[in-house]
Amino acid sequence: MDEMISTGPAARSATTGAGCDPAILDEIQQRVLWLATRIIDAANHERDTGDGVKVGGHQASSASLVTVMTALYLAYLDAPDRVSVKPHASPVYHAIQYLLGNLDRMYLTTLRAFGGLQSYPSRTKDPDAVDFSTGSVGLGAAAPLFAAAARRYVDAHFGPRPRSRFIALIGDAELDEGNIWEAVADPATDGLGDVLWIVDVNRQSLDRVVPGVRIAQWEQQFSAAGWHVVEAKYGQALQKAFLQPGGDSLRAWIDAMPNEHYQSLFGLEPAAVRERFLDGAPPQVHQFCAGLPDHELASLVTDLAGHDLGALLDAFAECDAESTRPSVLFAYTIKGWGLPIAGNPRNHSALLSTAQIDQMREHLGLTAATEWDRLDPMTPAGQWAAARREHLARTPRTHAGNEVVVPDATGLRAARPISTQEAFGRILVDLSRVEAVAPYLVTTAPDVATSTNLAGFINRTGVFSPVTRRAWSSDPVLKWAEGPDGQHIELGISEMNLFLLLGQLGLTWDLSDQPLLPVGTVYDPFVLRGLDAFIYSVYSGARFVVAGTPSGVTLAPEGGAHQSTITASVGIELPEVTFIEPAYAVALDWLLCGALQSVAAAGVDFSRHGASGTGPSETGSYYFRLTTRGIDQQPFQAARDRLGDAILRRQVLAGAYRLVDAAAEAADGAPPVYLVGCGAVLPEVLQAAAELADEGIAATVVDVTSADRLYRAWQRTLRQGVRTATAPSIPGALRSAFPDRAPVVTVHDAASHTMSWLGSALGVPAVSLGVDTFGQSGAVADLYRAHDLDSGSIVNAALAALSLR
Ligand SMILES: Cc1ncc(C[n+]2csc(CCOP(=O)(O)OP(=O)(O)O)c2C)c(N)n1
Ligand SMILES: [Mg+2]
Repeated sequence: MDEMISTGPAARSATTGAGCDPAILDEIQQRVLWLATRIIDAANHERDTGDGVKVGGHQASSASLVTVMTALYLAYLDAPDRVSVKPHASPVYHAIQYLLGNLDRMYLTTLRAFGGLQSYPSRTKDPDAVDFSTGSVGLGAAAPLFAAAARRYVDAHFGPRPRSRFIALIGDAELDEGNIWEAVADPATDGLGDVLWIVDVNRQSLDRVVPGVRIAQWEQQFSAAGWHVVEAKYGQALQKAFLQPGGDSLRAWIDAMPNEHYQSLFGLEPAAVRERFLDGAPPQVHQFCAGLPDHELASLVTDLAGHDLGALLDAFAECDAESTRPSVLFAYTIKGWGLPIAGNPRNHSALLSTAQIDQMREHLGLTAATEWDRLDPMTPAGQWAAARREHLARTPRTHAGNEVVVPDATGLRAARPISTQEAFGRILVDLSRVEAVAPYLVTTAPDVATSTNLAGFINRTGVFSPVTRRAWSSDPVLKWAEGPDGQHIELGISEMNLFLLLGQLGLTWDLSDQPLLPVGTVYDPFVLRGLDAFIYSVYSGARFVVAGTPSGVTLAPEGGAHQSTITASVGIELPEVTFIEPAYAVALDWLLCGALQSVAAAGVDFSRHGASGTGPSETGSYYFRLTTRGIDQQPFQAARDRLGDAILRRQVLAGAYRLVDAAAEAADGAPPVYLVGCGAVLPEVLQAAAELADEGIAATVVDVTSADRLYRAWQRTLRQGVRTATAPSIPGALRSAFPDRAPVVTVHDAASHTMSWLGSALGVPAVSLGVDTFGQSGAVADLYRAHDLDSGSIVNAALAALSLR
């Protein structure tokens, strides 16, 4: 009782572990365990959802982290620290926030209810402040590593922020996910001393006890990647036992024991534990254990440091003292610790019965009337929690993003044929000359910076490295100068890492009090390789621009493995992502500047509308799909001359405009057909319109710059109609591009269904041309012919559409 918990060399203020009575922390962790368990119990046993679908929740996975999280939140963390909580421990997180006074009592019975506590920690949906969303295992684990990389960048460019430690609480089976090792291996994450990963080593995954002993291999993998590896393995009782005569052999026996054997000790009666534990043991171990009564032996051999507050705080301090590389702490725990389901191999989704809950409540001295209470503020535990609440209170952000002012356009001129990828590179270079924009731009790419036209930007701004690095070769075309001023972050070939880094660069306005304008590039087909991380990042509320380039079968010579087809559909369908695919350079200029304006407003939007981005304008990220096909810019110039910049820009931003207006050109009124193109195929669409004109058929050519914005506008009016039971109207964006009723042909170097909804939206027959089979190598004309994207096919499609009238 009198013994104070030491926090090792980094003992800090009176509200850290150094000043806390271990009995108080233990009392608090018992309450955390109770609340976390009961939150799940109430969701499953007290709420009638009326649908018969199991509610679920993870009492065993939660219990596993109770001691670690109590040690963190009640004794170790400081206000600027940021923590990613493994998905299945969300009830522990909310229980702690409740005990700290940061969560209203009414939420405790809302786990997994609509509008209540989310099943897994969510930055955008939970009622209490969550630092990192988690759920898709592996991603939330790696996120703090990239957040620390983003902080290192922010500190280097804008001056140091108050130090944050970036901590991830990770399930042991989560280490099976490949993205973990991609993150650990990337040089962009080297040397991040403020990172601490705590692995919850309960030796169980969802289905089973993880076979063998994997930890030695994992530790070597971390060490090889330059990490500082620490273990919190044995509790104090075992540590003492090891020091006794024969203790060495006891230790060796436990260390060598496969997970399945060790795990089978749980749930047995003490006498049976002895028998099972000694099964196959050498004589020295039998001898050592002979003197111990059954119950003592049983509790000794399951005494793990992951449930020893003092041992954990010492281990945290050991990691804290290491400032030049990330630390990983393997904390040995018990899945279901303190619960009747402890260590049971099938406990992942197990729920305590009502009788077991009643017993637990009684054991803690709680009643039905007091079971949800906070710690009594008159007791030392209640006072400690109040002090910790104050200690962890965060100062409000100072930057709202108001200082980042992105112009409407860079004024890019494009006289000769140019591709959208080349124009993209030039626009970024131009923006890097704009004083109110340049400091905030940061680009990143997974080893495709030069082949996606970032070279011009890199030449101007340099490559980011925490220390200046000597350049061993000089290239007159590409200056690869690395140092702390650089504004391009180069990644190894990992699209997962690209989207995780973009996600964290896109959250620095929140996590590092500094808005940035992050821009990433990736070969378009490989957007899909990083898709789960892409989704993770936008679900987390991140704001960034990504360019998928080159794309489609327009990347003709590269063949089927490099030609993207379904990415446009993905872009349209992803929530919180605006998908944009312009054909012309000036349109791209307007659209990219508009996207960056929206990204710059992240902090402002957040203060106004909250993290879920319910504001009136777009609040997410931007996905540009670009190509390397140079196309003649004259048709766009003609539309500009016809409409004027103000009207054209508005329409381009809204998603579509008439590139060729047959009604304006033909004397006899309404055009009989609309040819709707998106991206690189516009020259073929224009050619088809000319061929149709030769046959006396007037075709209006509509250039769709964002099928996503058009689709959303249509869906908005439909939903409005559905919700109010009124006839939906045609949205403005569609009306201005399609003023008349006429059949449509859609043409897209992407899956044909991306624009096939236009027929329904306009109430006219539609024929959709697109790429619905894998491509192969060839010239652009070969591929367009093979996929019916050539002008002859478009003409035939127009005739087919007309015949469907
Ligand atoms: C990407 C992904 N795949 C599968 C799952 C389903 N799943 C949830 S938890 C889990 C096992 C996790 O085991 P571990 O990380 O050891 O966590 P524990 O519950 O033991 O703490 C699995 C397979 C998931 N959430 N995410
Ligand atoms: Mg596990």
